[in-house]
Amino acid sequence: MSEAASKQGPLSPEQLAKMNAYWRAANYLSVGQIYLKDNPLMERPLTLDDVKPRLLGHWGTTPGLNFLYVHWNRLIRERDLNMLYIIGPGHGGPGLVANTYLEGSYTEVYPHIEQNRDGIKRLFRQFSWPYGIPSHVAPETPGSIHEGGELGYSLVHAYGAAFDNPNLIVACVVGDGEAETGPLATSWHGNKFLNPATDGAVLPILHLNGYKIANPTVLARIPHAELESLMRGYGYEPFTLEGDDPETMHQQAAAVFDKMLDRIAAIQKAAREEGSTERPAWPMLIMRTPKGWTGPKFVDGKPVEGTWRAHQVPFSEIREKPDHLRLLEEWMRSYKPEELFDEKGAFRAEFADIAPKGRRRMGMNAHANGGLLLQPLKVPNFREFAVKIEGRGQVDAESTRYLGRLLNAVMNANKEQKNFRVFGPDETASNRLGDVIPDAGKAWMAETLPVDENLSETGRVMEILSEHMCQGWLEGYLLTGRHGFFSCYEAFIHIIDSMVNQHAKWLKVTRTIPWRKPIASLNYLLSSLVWRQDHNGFSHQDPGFIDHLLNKKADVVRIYLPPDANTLLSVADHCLRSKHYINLIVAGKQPAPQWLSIDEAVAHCTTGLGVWKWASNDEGSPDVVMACCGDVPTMEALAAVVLLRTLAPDLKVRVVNVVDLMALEPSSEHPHGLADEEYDQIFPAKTPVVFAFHGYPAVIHRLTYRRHNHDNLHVRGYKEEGTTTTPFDMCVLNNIDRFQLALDAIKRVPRLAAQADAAEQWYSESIQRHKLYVAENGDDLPEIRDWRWPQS
Ligand SMILES: Cc1ncc(C[n+]2csc(CCOP(=O)(O)OP(=O)(O)O)c2C)c(N)n1
Ligand SMILES: [Mg+2]
Repeated sequence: MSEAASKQGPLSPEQLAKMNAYWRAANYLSVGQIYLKDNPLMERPLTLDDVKPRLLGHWGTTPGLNFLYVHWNRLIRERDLNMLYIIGPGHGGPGLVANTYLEGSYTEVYPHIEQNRDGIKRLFRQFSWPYGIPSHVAPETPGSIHEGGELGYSLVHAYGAAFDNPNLIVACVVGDGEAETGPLATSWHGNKFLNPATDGAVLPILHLNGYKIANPTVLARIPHAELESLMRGYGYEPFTLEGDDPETMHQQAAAVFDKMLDRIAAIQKAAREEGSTERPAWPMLIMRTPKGWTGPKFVDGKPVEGTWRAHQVPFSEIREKPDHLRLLEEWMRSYKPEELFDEKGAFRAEFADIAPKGRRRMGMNAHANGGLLLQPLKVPNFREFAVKIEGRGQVDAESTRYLGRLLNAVMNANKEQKNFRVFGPDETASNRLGDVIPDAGKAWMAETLPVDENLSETGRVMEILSEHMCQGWLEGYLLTGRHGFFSCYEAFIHIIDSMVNQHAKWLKVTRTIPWRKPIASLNYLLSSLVWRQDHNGFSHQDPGFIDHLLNKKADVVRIYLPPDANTLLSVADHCLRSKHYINLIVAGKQPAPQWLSIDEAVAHCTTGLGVWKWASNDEGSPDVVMACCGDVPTMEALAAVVLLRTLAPDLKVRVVNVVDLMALEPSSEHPHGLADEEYDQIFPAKTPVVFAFHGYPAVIHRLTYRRHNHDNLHVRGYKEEGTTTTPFDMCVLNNIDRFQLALDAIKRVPRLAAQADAAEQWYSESIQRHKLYVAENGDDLPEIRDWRWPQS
């Protein structure tokens, strides 16, 4: 192609010139943020005093991101698009800051970053400056919906944002390094769950700049045909854009984007107006541009543009090497700032005008500030789903099944709003939440067979065997102003430990940003718990997600362990209505005794922990407190209390159940923490506490470390002993069984010292009997298996 012909395309010469100027301005502001603290418009020669002392940030990805931004701007204007821009390589933060500044969004939310020389100086200075702004896209960046530091989640967030947003187009840049991560590799499958009639569109751009930090990327070093086949195999229609001559690239990009958006419009029309129910091959772009495009080609004799050396700061020995300062000056002047900014330092109107206006600007799109769009979830009266209690512990119920009914009611109540989805890695039914499925259906755009049940193109239950996808879709859904619920096997939720870290960071920081409005909480139900892995065994036993969440800020995290169905309903109601938290609910799915009426459950959950008087005989001054948290530990603690009535009839026992784990922490540490006076009344000084806990025992010590009486607190919990065995044997293996708890109580009460040897003997015999029976019969002793709380 001749040069003249290659520069032909859909853009008029004037449009091309303006778009290129806009891109130059974004690149200029990006480099300026990384390098400069003064002389923002280069109105005088650069000196060392203008350069920041610490050069931090990432250049390599940024020009590509900026290039796309200006093209989105054109498309938004021409087609009146409602567009979100999600970038995988979040380290391209300077680019997004630059663009939101150029379009005016940045100044609108941060008025001190004015549209003039001083504003640009502040914009530069604040970047990667102590207590300034982060170097990555972050909550502080208008238009961003995630912490961009941890790679892998752009595409899954994009799909989450697009669900139930039929008018939204989510343009999503996937870094070619990012594309190597597990979550991203799976994210492409989002297209099997996206309905072109009722959901928005996701437009993935694989940014093939060839390199990561210090290595080439896998996808850049396979034949192009193989890469295209990979994308076809994922169900996309791949388009390609390749080159480095800016003007040619602008024309080619405009042409290819016009084609891709026409494809999207045709897909949506077919689904929305012509009733097509086919899974479409959505367009995606492979964009091959040099890493560090338009930056220095060589530094110290080594190639930089188009190599991994462009990843961060292309050269940084400014103070040591005079030619580096010159290089920086040349580089920045190559963007011709004097043409871009007027004498006051404002971006020239002729260029600024090509940006979209108002909420159409990507930095101002309300979907990127989901709280603005959040409608309260309609939660029907959960009391209607309560278990009827006839005598303590006499009815067995699968607690999560009751929650499933509530979730179904929530789903139906919000059918019109279309703002609630339930997510699970193929475990919704297994976790006994299956009642939410038949009405709502399970989202599915792939093929179906007669054997399938409840798969639906408009399904609202999202099931894919990837905890990363469930978490990421839900995050994307929440961040754009909707509600959701994620149920998962307890052991495998750890797969998303790192993702929840990032979400917790987002929640922490957005609390302090006035223009960011609160979003709905991220609600987890962990079921299929450590104590009841009858089908599975050791691989499925790990209650450590609690420990993980405890590391997060107190104003972000809530952890609940309801001991029965009614407490679970009360807790779930609370969580579904809450905002801006991560709520963890840990509750079993196996048939288990039910303890509290719905009114008692509400009262108990309101205080978070409390004395169960009906199970206690302490009359105000206990010899020992039997505390419990979690459904199985609660049953074992209560069974131990019954044993103690025979073993030590005059022992005064108080039973305390903890449903809100954070109530144990001092109120100075967590807003749910009980005041010390209240805590001391429940756990009186000098009184031994035998605590049966669902998870790792250290959790309880950690929470109560500063409490009075901590020396008298003795915790039993999971200690990493497990196998495929009976439910009760799991307790025995971990010394949380009723015999052990009863023995603990006797041994901890000084006045029962004389009985300790006999109690040890009784314990050994009991355990021996249990072990023999289990080995011989493959089941628990009938008196254990069929145990009931005695009716008085
Ligand atoms: C999960 C994760 N692992 C590692 C890193 C460290 N890291 C930051 S940038 C980067 C390279 C990214 O390459 P790519 O996705 O191709 O982005 P780009 O080339 O556009 O900078 C790496 C490995 C990270 N941020 N997140
Ligand atoms: Mg790359």
